[in-house]
Amino acid sequence: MISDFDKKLSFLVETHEELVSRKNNPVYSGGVYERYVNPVLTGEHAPLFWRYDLNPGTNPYLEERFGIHAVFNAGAVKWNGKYLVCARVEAADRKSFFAIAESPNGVDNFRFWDYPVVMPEWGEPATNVYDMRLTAHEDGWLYGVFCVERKDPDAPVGDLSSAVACAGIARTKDLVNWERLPDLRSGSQQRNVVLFPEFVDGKYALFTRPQDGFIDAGSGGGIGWALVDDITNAEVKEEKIINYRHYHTIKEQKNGEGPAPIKTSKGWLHLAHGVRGCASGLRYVLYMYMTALDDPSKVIAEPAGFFMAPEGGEYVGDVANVLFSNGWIEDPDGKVFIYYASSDTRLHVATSTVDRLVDYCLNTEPDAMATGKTVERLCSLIDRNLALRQK
Ligand code: M1P
Repeated sequence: MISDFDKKLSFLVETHEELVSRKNNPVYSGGVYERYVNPVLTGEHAPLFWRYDLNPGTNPYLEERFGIHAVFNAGAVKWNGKYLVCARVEAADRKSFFAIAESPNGVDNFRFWDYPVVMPEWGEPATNVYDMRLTAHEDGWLYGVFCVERKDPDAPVGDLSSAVACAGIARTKDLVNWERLPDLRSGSQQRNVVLFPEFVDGKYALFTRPQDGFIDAGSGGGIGWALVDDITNAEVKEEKIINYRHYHTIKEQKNGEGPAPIKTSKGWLHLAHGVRGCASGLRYVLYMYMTALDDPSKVIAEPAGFFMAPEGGEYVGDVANVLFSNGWIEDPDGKVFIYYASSDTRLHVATSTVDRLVDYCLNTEPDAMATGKTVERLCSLIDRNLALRQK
C-alpha cells in the first residue's frame, strides 16, 4: 500500500518538475527587447531536498522545514556552454544567500546546483549578503562583488533597523570554491559596487554607489567610479560620480550600476536601476546608458527615462514596484539575455541584441529635464511620421 507520505511526495515531485521544465516563450514588448511569459526562477524552483526533510521517520507529515520565498537579483555568466545565474535566494528567516542555477538555453529549465554557495566570511560575520555582480576579469579570475550587511554598531538602543553596507569581494575559478578577499574599504557605505572587466591604467576599476546611510544615498550623487591598485586589499581612495541623480527623473532618489557593462564597437553598454519616491513608496526601474570605449567613465549617451519598468504581476511581491537587474549574458552572436527581478521576489529574463541595445541608447533622445522639451521631442516625432504618410 502507498503511504500518505509517498502520495504527497510524488505530488510534490511531479509539480516541481512541471514548474522547472516548463517552456518559456517570448512576447513582443516594443522592439528593444522581448519579455518572457514566465519567470525563470522563483522560491518554488528551489529543490525539494532544500525545503523538506524527506525522511518519513523524522518528518511524517511531510512539512516544509526550510521556507524559501524569493529568488531574485542574480549575477549571470556563460560557463562551459551553460547559462548560469548566481541568484539572491531569500529564506523565510529573511537571510539571503547565493545559489547557482543553470539553464541550457538561458530562458527556461533553470535548475539549482545541489548546494548553495558557501561563501567564506571576512571579518565580522555578515548578517546578510546579496546582489552579486559577476565579472570575468582579464586577470583570469571570475569575481563576485556583492553587498555585505551588518548591524550598525553605533545605532541607538532600540534601533534594530540601522545597518552598515559595504562591498564584499570574492573570486573563483569554478563557482564552487570561492576565495574571499577583504571587503572594499571606502569613506562611505557602499552598495551596487561592480568590477569593470578590464584593467584601466593598470588598475582595477569599480563602479560604486556611495551612500550616507544604509538606505539613503544622501550626498552620494549617483554612480561613482574608482580605481583600485590591489584587488586583494581594495580601497576607494578617490571616487568621482559619473552618472548623476537628477530632480524629477526616474533616478531622483538613488541609482546603481547593474551588471558589468558590455563592450561594443560603439562604446560600453550599461544597465542600471533608478529609484524615485512616490506616494506608494520607492519605485525602482531599469535604465541604460553608454560610456566611451577609450574612457569607460565618460557617459556618451543616455536615453530619457526608463528602459524597463514593472508590468502586471511584476508590481507585486515582497517589496512592491521594483525592477532590479545585476546580471546579463552576451552570446557570441550578439544576443543578450537580461536577467531582471521583480519586486524582490522572482527572476525573469528579457532578450535583445547588442545592436538593438546600442541603437536604443544612441537614437533615443536624452531627458531634457523640462516638460516643454518633452512635448517638443514628441511633436518632432509626430511631424516626421505624418510627413511619411503624405509621401
Ligand atoms: O528593495 C529594492 C532593492 O533595494 C536595494 O537596492 P538599492 O541599494 O539601490 O536601494 C537592494 O537591497 C536590492 O537588493 C533591492 O532589490
